[in-house]
Amino acid sequence: MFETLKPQAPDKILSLMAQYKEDPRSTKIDLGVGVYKDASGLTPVMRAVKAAEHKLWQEQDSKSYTGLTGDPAFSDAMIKLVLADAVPRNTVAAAATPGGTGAVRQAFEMVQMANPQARVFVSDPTWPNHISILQYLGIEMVPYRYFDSETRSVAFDGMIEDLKTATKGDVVLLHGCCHNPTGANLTMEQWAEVIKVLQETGAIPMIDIAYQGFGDGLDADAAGTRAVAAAVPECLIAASCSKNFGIYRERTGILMVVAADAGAEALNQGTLAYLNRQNFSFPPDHGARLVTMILTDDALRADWQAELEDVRLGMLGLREQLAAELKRLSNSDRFDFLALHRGMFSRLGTTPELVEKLRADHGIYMVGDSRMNIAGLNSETVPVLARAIIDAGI
Ligand code: PLP
Ligand code: TYF
Repeated sequence: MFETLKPQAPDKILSLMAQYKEDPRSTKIDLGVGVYKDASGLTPVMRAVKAAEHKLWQEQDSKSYTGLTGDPAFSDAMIKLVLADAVPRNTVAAAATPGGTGAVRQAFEMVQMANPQARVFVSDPTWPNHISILQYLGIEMVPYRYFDSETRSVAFDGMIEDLKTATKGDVVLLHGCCHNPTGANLTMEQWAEVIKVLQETGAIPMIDIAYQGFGDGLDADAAGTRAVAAAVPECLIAASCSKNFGIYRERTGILMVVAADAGAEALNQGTLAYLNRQNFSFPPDHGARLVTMILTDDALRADWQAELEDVRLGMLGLREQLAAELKRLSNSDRFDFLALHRGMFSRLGTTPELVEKLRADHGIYMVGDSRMNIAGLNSETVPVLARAIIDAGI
């Protein structure tokens, strides 16, 4: 039977990871997959995570099942982290999911259950998994303009024009912060404009927030999400703990559904439990428990926030160093956008041919659309990358 299957195209980002591993050059630089790396190239276990794991090992006396939507304490802690007091707690349904990807998948399935005709508006470009999951589920996708390849900032007029074509029953997928793959983000004034369009069209926002704390800080990075949730009757939020807690492989994420009132919340909560049960029954608990312990313990939380802030400032410093080095070498300000982007990624805005040239000539690995993971750099490799970019004629 399985001979009827067609080979599936591999994930380009994950294939690049494998290609990098096989490259024998000692000078190679990995700017591919979106994983945080410190100056020595390691993806560390965060101090607070280690401490929570130690405590959990000492204190946990059962690994029996939790609930279909996970431990309610995890939902409480994450709703507070992402939404603060933007909406009343009793209007928010939530379910733990395997990573942010699991939350995205469940959100799309919930949309499809509620309205099989729903279209999902996605930024052009967006994280390739958004597109791949939508295609798999057979959900119609409508790209909206997002990135201006000249200025490397948000093509805001085009974005608004395109979002105005959404109608009631459609969903608008937005990145909460640190846009993947471009690094270009909305200002708060622009979020307010987007909210107006959502209110006018009646389309439902879905916010994917996978990098809270990597851009301008924990609260600043959630400000757009909070403003949207407070301003519309219904909203979906898929949050990932992979990056900001550094627990990628533990598969820790959450889907939140904000309803107009507490009555509607119960139906949403039941639907989330149903969807989890159909797909995997109970969600993974280990990472979610660590996150809950950290967020609800003053000392662990303070240490986590301090380390996260160091990570954030480290990436900002690399951005500034790279922009300054390129300014010097190019004698122009055309690379200033690198210091204005936020999060792990920046889209350099060059051709696949030149991306390939950087890989072949210099062992510099970035995704084919010229997305660079800034965390793959350190103060010694920044000048190497800058020189290679100029030599390639970018
Ligand atoms: N959404 C975006 C935009 C991402 O970049 C990622 C990647 O890490 C995720 C969601 C989900 O990641 P994970 O499933 O590892 O939590
Ligand atoms: O965009 C990235 O690099 C991260 C990690 O199928 C990732 O979000 C990449 C591909 C994938 C899942 C996660």
